[in-house]
Amino acid sequence: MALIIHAGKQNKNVYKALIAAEYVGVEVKMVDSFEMGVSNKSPEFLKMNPIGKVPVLETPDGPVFESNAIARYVAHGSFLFGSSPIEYGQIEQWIDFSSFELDINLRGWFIPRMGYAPYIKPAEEGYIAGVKRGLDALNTHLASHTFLVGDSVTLADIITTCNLIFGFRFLLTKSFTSAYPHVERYFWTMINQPNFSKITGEVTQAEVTIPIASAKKPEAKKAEPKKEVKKEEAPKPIPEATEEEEAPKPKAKNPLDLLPPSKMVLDDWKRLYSNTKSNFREVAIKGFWDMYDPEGYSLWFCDYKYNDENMVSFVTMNKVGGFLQRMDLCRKYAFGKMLIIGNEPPFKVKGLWLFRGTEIPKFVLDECYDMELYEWTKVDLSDEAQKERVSQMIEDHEPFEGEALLDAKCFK
Ligand SMILES: N[C@@H](CCC(=O)N[C@@H](CS)C(=O)NCC(=O)O)C(=O)O
Repeated sequence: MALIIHAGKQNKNVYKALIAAEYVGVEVKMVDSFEMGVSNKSPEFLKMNPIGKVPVLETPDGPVFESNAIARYVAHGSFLFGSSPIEYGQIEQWIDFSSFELDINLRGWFIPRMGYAPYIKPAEEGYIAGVKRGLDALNTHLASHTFLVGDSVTLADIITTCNLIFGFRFLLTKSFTSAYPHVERYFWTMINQPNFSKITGEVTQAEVTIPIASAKKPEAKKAEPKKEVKKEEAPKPIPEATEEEEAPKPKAKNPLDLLPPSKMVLDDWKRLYSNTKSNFREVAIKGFWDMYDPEGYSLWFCDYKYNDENMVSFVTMNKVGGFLQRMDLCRKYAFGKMLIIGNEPPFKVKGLWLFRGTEIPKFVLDECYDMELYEWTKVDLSDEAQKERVSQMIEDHEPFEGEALLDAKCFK
């Protein structure tokens, strides 16, 4: 019997186990039909979880409820628990941290706004302060760590990211999260890992904090006690739908597809770049300038704005790697080179990008948050020095501007 999750699929608590399953190669299925408020109140369900909440995992040996416990069961005995007792301890530490410092405060902020609990402003302020305190601590840790524990994804990253997904989707706007740049970098890097994005689909950050839709003020005590005494109402269950995310919408045609045709075919250039193994300057660079079409494309230099933060080589490389992953959305329309420069920290990050169209595409600026971490300058083609700089960036010329290259990454 396969492992079966009882819940709707679009719920960050379900993502935890499904993402862990992708990493460890365990098969986990969703129950065929699940109706929130009905299925989870049935006698069979209550036998599996007496509190009637989702998710529940059905296993050949019995049920497991509580989403963290389900994810732990799926990941049992795997590398997702680290490779030493201290790593194991720290993984559990961050799982608890993300549950008790982040998730509790995020839910406390969210639930009254949805009208599932009375809205009390000072209480909300307390939850927001709790979220800020948690994010601040996380940000400090992530300033010098790519992952929460060790050098690869663990269950701590999976559970923390799922809790953050909920926050980013509904509460944490860009102006809120920009105070925590390392958390932002970490979050977007994680959700762009194929094992995450396969489960979560596209994640977009809230443009506004979810409004107080049907907030109820706490009822003032009534002076006249004459009313019929009503049976105390059971607390309203919080439907799973509150955390349910919208199904991916069909995409509109990209405006770049509507531009007049160009003599430069991006795939031809990418092929030439990849296939040129020798005489790079004479073959690939010359070929590039021969085919370059300034009416259909534009070239841009980018300079990382916070180079003094780049103190750890692998963190810097991972940061740039994450940027390139997030640029996946414009693979059809762009080519890029990113250089990590210097022998010693702080490392400089500089790049060159070729975009379809004469401006940086708007959807890239809107959707890839890394764009604002760089200073962008359009290449002036009438300046031979700038053209030479373009050529050197494409060919990973070393030394580059007098310095050694730590790494050079290509987006193609
Ligand atoms: N701590 C639990 C929380 C589960 C939970 O709150 N589930 C909600 C949906 S997101 C639910 O089942 N609500 C229905 C109810 O309260 O009756 C976990 O992580 O699994």
